[in-house]
Amino acid sequence: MQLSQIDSLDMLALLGDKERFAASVEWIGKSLRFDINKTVSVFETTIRVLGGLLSAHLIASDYATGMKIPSYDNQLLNLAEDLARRLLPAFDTPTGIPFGSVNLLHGVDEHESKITSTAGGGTLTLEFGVLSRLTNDPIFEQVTKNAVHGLWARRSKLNLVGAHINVFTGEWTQKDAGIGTSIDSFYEYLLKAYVLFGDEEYLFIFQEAYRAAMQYLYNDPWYVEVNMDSAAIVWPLFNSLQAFWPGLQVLAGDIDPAVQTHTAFFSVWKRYGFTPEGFNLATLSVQHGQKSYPLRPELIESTYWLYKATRDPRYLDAGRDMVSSLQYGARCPCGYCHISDVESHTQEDHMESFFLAETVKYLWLLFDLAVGPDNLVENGPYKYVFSTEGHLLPATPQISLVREHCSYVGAFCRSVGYKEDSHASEIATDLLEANGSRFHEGQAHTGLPLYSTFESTPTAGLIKGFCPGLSHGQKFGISYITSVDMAYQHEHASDGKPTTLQSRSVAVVQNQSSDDSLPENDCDNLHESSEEGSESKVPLPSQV
Ligand code: DMJ
Repeated sequence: MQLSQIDSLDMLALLGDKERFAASVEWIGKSLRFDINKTVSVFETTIRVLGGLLSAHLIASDYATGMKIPSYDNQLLNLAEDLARRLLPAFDTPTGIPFGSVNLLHGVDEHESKITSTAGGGTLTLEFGVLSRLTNDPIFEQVTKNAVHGLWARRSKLNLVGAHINVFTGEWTQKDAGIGTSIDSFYEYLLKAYVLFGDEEYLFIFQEAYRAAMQYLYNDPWYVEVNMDSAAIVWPLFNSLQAFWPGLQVLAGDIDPAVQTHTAFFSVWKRYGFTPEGFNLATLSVQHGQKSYPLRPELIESTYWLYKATRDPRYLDAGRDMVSSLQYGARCPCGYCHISDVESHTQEDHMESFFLAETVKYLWLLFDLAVGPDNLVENGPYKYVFSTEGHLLPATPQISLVREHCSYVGAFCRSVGYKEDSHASEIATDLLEANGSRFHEGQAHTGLPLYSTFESTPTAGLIKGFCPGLSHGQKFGISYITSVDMAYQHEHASDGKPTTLQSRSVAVVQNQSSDDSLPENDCDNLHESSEEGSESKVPLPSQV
């Protein structure tokens, strides 16, 4: 139960439920301990527990959120730091890519598997980066960025990554490239790490990775899995984790394919009332052995993003259909149940913590947006980036100031006078060259955004909607216009000269606006993933 509570703290805050938010934060601060002899998934523990603690800390400690807890004294931040230090031994590998699991008390188990997934190794940068910036200890940011380097350095000639890799030898043990299972959030965190931290190296990697995905994996409107070296199709399957992709495309400003793909994915939902884990695109039927719907958020997440981008009421209709499915098909006595078979709608007594952290959150945000947004995300004091678990990570000055990046060794920084470590420099240079883009010399003294120094060649500018050199305010001020042919003139802040940032569907505009008792619960026996342990120890997740 404590896992769901941690994972849903920022949802309570988003709802404006001060009382439950404060009671939960206080209870977790008093009772949660990580000195337990338990081996946990580095990825799941990071995105659910670390992310949950950090987002709640950032809300509870800040008057500007309207949810500050007077008695709060950094308890959740201290817990987050303690947890992250217990995860650090996992990163001690020759490739920098972390082991998939680590024991919270003893470090990596002697017989721990050396095989991990790309998503598992490459989806840690946001939470660890935020922690570095809050604690002023760069280690967390360094190890997770190093892990991304470790993965990306082993990409194929086609700029594709496989699904599983040996963290000691760096050999791919599963060479199927795709945007879903085992890889999905690797792509997501490349773009979001750039958006949140302003670190352009992530953007360059994302550009390359995204372009390759659209070239080799996109079979309009579906996505397939291919061999990472030859691009030969291996799995003509829609898998439910792929459904986050249109949402990511909205963030990247690539709306048109997002709309097409969402329509296709939603047609699967409409056919069954839920999306099965796998849907075979050759037979147009549910993939054998992949019949379940474990209350996943991905399609709902994309629906929210597309509504936000287009305000097309069809996305509200889609949201209504999804609510109906959940209410009529998944509602059960103590919450919501997994659907073990989307064809028979059989329920299974299980509710993952991401149901409250993400599924419910994105639905709520969708409808709140429709009635005139008055919530922390749409109308709060900061722009927020959603973690892959739906946690709210604010672009506060402490977290996002580009100037601060330069104090982190290993971060890509073009500031004169700052010596990057040579490895990071080489990679950054490679990426710049590979990207076909270059920076004018002599412009990069401050580490601050460089407004007119980015020169694009035809291969650059992949991400429609924003480009390197824009300030954070501008990035978060991305505005979407529904007319597909509209060009948008943007008056540049620094020199007053008009700059046309043109896209068929997206335009960037500048900064638009800038006690120990648990709450009563009759359902304490609700099944949750990996939930075991004493009441004062957090039940930690294994890989989903
Ligand atoms: C969540 O834990 C996260 O969204 C993760 O990135 C993928 N799996 C689940 C939701 O399906």
